[in-house]
Amino acid sequence: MFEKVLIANRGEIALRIHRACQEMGIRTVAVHSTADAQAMNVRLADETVCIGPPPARGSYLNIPAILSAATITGADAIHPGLGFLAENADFATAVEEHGFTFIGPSPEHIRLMGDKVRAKAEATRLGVPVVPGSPEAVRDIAEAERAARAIGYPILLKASAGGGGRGMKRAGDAAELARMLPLAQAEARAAFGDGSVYLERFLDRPRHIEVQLLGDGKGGVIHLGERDCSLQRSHQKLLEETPSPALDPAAREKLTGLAVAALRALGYKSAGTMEFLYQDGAFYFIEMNTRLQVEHAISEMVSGVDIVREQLRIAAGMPLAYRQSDIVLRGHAIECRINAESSEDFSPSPGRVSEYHAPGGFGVRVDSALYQGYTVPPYYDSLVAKLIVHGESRDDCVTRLRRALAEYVIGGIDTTIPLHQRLVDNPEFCAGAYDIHWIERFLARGGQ
Ligand code: MV4
Repeated sequence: MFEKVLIANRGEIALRIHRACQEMGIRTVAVHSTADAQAMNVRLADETVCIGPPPARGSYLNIPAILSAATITGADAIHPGLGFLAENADFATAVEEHGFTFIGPSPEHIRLMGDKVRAKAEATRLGVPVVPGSPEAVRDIAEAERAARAIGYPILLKASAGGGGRGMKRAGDAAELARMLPLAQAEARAAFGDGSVYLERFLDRPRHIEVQLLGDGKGGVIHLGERDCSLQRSHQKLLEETPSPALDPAAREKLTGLAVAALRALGYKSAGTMEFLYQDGAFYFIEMNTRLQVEHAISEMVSGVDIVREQLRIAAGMPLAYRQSDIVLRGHAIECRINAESSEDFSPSPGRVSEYHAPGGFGVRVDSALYQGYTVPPYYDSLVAKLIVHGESRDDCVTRLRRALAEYVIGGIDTTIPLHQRLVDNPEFCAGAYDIHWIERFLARGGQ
């Protein structure tokens, strides 16, 4: 096992990784920007290196600074966390070329899944159903119209280098397609430096369901069930749950079976998530994330598997600690993402945390780097805490969540806690009856 791991991230996820390392007897190196010198993950790390100024480009995205920090401290391995460099294949390659272990998938798998057109083609080859669409990026209007006619309107334009919903455009007919194609291409070029765009059949009311997977790189692959991530605003997830209220055991078995078989055929290594849209009883693969995800903790709560610990073991060349038959998915778990934002208009709310009291008790987990007196800097993602609750049934879980939200005190900044309190009191949410559009309507009527 590694003796020293450098954690190339910040905030709650850096702390989450630090905790797994500590429990495994691994020393940690925290790298941080000048804005994060007082952060809890920095305070708890065994060693710290300041790698640059507040803007991420100079610090958390600064590859030479991170590699220098690893060299100076004598780290064996680098965990990229999530966001920042986690899905940068060039970073993974550079880490290995400098003699460190990258705690994540192979650069080839990161690169493959980063190209959404190639990822879909690979999924199809591996027997995973995908949304009907153009098999390749379209070059011009004529090609786009030909593809759209074959797929059927309405269609959705997506960036090949994209993901996460940026630059998507819907077109209901050929005239709209002709207007939208150049817009989509320009947006894709601006956002990703690559203007390639492909087409998909537009699904009008899907749920977003993803499968948590772990591979050992030698064909050993297990799943930890699915997560329903349909509650998102502007492609930012608000609340996730497992299992999905929409799946019965047969559908779950089919979905997880397809995902495991695909990653086994790829020889996938480390944690990964296959994302699907689910509508009218059918699954369609859309993307794969080759990283640890924010919402990994709900899968940990129902499975009892420490996903970060498994990532560390796998990266060190050890076999998976579990066979699929060892995994029992028990009860229900929900995560509320608590952001330093107004729960009314979602405007950022950085600043000093004047009061802090986290909830606790049976079945409650809080992953957060907050503490009383800490100042949330304005430069980064607004996620400041994850409240994760486990219960025997979905109803028990929601009841416990209501109780935990009521206990949570975060003073001095605005947070999304009041929004979650309104959400868990909503009868449709309580019935699990939502798709990806439901939250927009909930927010439009003032969160009632
Ligand atoms: C779609 C779709 C409808 N039809 N693809 C948005 C994020 C990206 N990962 C995929 N996304 C979508 N792809 C087809 N063919 C609708 C969405 C979508 C969405 C998906 C998941 C969760 C929330 C969403 C909100 C709006 C649109």
